[in-house]
Amino acid sequence: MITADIRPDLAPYYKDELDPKNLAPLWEVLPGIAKHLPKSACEPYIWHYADVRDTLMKSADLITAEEAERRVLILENPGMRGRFRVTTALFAGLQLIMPGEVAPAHRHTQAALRFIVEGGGAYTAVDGERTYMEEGDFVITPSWTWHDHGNESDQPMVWMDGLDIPIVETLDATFAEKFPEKSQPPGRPSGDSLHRYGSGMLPVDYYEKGTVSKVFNYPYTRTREALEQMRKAEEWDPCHGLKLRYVNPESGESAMPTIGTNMQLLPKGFETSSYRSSDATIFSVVEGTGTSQVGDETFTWSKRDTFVVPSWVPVKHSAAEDAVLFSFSDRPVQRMVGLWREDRGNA
Ligand code: GTQ
Ligand code: FE2
Repeated sequence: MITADIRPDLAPYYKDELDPKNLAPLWEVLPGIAKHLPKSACEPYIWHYADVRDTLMKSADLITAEEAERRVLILENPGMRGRFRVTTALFAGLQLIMPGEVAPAHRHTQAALRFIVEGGGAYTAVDGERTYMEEGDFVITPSWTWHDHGNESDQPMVWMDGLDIPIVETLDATFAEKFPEKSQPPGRPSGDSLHRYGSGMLPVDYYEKGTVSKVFNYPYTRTREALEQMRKAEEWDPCHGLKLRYVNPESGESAMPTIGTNMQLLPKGFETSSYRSSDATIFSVVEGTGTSQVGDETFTWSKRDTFVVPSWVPVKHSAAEDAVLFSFSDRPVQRMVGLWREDRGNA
């Protein structure tokens, strides 16, 4: 741009010389790289569960979980259609498993979280241990662990998948393989990891600080109880209400190395101060109703809705009833490399 303005006669000739050599002039693109503020294609958006549910259920008439390997509708950010991502760095989708179905075992370098949206009693097995999932549970499938899912209940089971697919793709570190059988043979008893590593204690000779939590199901009953007990202290954060982050009990770091996860309570009538941060965030409504102002948009939400707040776009929440919001983002990656920023109350 600069060259074209200053030397309009020379620029095209010079360009012709660069092209066959696979060279490009930085000065033409620098303003787009060193942007003053994060301005990505990622847009604020909300998926109302009421609009999505029927369409998701129809997918069960078209393909089985086994045929699909994973029967998932990708939540594609409208600013990045065709790029299978909900934010620039993360993937999200709604996965459906009908009663009796199995999603066959495989593993991959991308890490996944499951946030249970509807149903209960289906399991996911991670490296041989099954965990049975209920609404509001936060479940982890760490990178390169074998996993299969099965629904032994009599109702459809829907959860939101959150994966670091775009991050792993950027680093070109994608590997995947299928397990020789549909399901993994049983290993540890169901629920073992939660009790072994998630009771505020650790096995006596265990001093590892793994990058991912050994607890792979954080049940909603526990999370909800923590929030309910803590609300008695009446200590509300102006930007977040009462907000907890899920951690790896060995290290105190985020439960997953690439994805940060949180649960927050906003009591009826609470209005948060404006907040923005450099980690684009996906929210899933667990309980209650309310509205969120995200940049210029106002989203009215209720149970099971999903909405996106892009990087550095100011958000304000307002709870019409007691509300509980699950959220996740790439914050741990940004913090690890010293990039993360936030702005409390000024935007
Ligand atoms: O459940 O294993 O949404 O491998 C995308 C990729 C879910 C899964 C997704 C996956 C899975
Ligand atoms: Fe998977």
